[in-house]
Amino acid sequence: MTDSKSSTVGGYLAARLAQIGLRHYFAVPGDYNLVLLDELLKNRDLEMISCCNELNAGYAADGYARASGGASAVVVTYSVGGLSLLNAVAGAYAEDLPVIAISGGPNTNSTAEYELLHHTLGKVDYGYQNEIFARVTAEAVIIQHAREAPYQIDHAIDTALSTRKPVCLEVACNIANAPVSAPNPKIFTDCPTCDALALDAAVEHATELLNAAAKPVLLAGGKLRSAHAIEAFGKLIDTSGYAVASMPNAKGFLDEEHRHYMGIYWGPVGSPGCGEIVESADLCLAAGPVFTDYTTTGHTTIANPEKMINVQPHSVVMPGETYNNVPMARFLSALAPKLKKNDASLIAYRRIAEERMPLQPGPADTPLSTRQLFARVQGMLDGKASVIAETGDSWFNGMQLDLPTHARFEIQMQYGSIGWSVGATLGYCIARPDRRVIALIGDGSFQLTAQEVSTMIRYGTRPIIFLINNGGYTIEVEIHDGPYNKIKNWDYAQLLSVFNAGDGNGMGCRAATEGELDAAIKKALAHDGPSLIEVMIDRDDCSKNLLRWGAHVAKNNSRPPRSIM
Ligand code: DPX
Ligand code: MG
Repeated sequence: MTDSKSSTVGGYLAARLAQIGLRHYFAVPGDYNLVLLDELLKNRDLEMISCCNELNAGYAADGYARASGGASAVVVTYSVGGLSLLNAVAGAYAEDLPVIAISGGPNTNSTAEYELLHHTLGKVDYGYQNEIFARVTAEAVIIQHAREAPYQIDHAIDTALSTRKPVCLEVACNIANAPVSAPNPKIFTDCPTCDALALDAAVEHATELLNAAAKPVLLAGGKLRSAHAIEAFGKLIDTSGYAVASMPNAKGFLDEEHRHYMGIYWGPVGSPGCGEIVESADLCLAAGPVFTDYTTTGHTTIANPEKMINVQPHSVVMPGETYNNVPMARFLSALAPKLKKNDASLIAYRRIAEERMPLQPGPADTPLSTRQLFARVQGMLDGKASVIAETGDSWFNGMQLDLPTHARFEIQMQYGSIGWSVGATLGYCIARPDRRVIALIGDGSFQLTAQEVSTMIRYGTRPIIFLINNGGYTIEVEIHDGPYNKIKNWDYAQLLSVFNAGDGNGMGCRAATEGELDAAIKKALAHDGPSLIEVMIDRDDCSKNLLRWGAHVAKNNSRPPRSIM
């Protein structure tokens, strides 16, 4: 029995999810979570989105969190569901997304009664899923007693929001409908704590360094968004007058039409002129940079800590000094009004900036090339477009797109798990039906998670998927080729009728020439449902940036072991 003052464990969880702004959660049922799902379904502010499998549901939650800027939730059954979900949660950890992973769990009596259970490892040891999740979340808890549940739920949600990392809640199957008090008023905040003294000192120090610099520049890094500092960084761009570049995993965070924007700082595959300006600057303020082998093209970019103010979500590192407990957004906002205007780096950039000539389309029967494909994608972009670029050559082609103001771009560059984009596209569309999602997905990646297109059909989403059929793992072909890089061809365009199964509204078509592509895009833009355009591309046709980047990353990967003798 519940009244307005009481709830159940599942009801309490649902109320808190709705309170922090969720309108949907992604789910796959199983007997350990059925009662929990019944309780969640009673909450009219939340809608369940049923997915084909748990990995995809996790990727959908990843895409939902990206689109909404907040948290997301995914609900699975114990072990068989949870461990299938694991890879997506690890990805969300790497990418700083507060995904709330919720799993059913064994009956609370099973351990004491020494019962062997289905879906488990066949041992009376049921803590393993939680232990495994503890490695890829900021907090993993098992809820086994109703009295503890409100505290455990609130604490885990607080942790997810404040750390911008996933958490995992495992709810024992026999307490999901156990009574608890209804949620009391509570403020969930994602504002990090701030040391006012450290903040003042860091701002003063940075002001001194930047105002004394001759040619300072700004660099946006991948953690800028999770630190909620995009707006504060934008103000800094305006007030400082400095030229600004984005790292590749921060593409889409800044307005690319802003007159201070230079492009992508990515070593030899970055935007022309950008690397030269960033690396010749005497001081670089980098907000949230993550210097990995991928973001630095095999560590070819030179991040000189002696010439850098490295602003991380909770600290600021300057040459010889570190200030802790300084939230990025607070630091940038306090710094902006103190800087003297200095456009030296921008003037230097304008001197060397190259005009890019738009590619002219060929005759209608010209076989398609990636360059012509991406020239068409460029033409489709407006302020309502959100591009989702899967790992593969789509990274390099996607990175070259010029985003109009308000267009957005998503990439899973820290984790790079192929197949991510199919689930992420679903989640993104569910969170933001107002946006036109354009997904760029290679054939190899698509084969991992393809069935979630059926969920896109089921829930009436309207993405346009460019399925790039180049017959294999081209990025790997260019790094190190072998028979393992060929994949079985599929009739990708026909998959849509398989998934429609008579009552769906998906549209699939194939384009092998420029004329066919133009016709397919026209059809997709007018279509009220998911569209998949299978684009036929030669196995060796890839962007020159992929070739260059692949060579550097392969060199970095293949360093021989250092002798231990
Ligand atoms: C692998 C990658 O077809 O794109 O443009 O043809 O390369 P391209 P495809 O989607 O192929 C992707 C393929 C096999 N990476 O080239 S990037 C290794 C890999 C990974 N994630 C997972 N398994 C293997 N990144 C889950
Ligand atoms: Mg491919």
